[in-house]
Amino acid sequence: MEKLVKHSLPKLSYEYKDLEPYIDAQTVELHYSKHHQGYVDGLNKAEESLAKARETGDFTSVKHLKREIAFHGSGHTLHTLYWANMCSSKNAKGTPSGDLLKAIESRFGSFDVFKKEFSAATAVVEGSGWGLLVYVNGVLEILTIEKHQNITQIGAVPLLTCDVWEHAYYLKYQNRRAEYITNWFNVVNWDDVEARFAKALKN
Ligand code: MN3
Repeated sequence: MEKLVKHSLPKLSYEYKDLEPYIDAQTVELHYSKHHQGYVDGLNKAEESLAKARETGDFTSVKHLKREIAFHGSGHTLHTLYWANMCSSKNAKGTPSGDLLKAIESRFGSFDVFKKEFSAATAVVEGSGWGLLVYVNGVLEILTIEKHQNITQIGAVPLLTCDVWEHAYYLKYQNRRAEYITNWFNVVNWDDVEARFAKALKN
């Protein structure tokens, strides 16, 4: 049988409480240890079932399993990016710098306009989803994802994502998603986003 590499939760570079006062410790703990863990478990389970199907040659459940892989795999990838995109509120520098700042200014006019467009687009995602800054076809673009099992733009390199599923903010913000997004910007780890952008430029 195929040797499977088990997926696991990424290590956080901060404590649950370090995102306060913008994102509360209880939300981060539940989000990371329950919701993200659920995607990791679902992905591992789906990969086991697919390995079994390859072994037995029985692909009668392949449609279901590919959907499971897409749902849990995208959830795992996006959450991993979301955690890495944040840092403790004490260490957050507030704005990007260097090549990323230049690229943002040339694409959006200014960092403020970028922030406005990102926040506006993310606030109106229908139901559960994500706001995303990506690098694609030589430019920065803001995308939104309503169902993360559906790919929105092939080839886009994700740089920054904001989780707007209710579990990401409901305990502290209830229905005030826009306020959560505004405050989330206070814990963005711009060093991480800049490093991802530098890597995307090279490839
Ligand atoms: Mn989430």
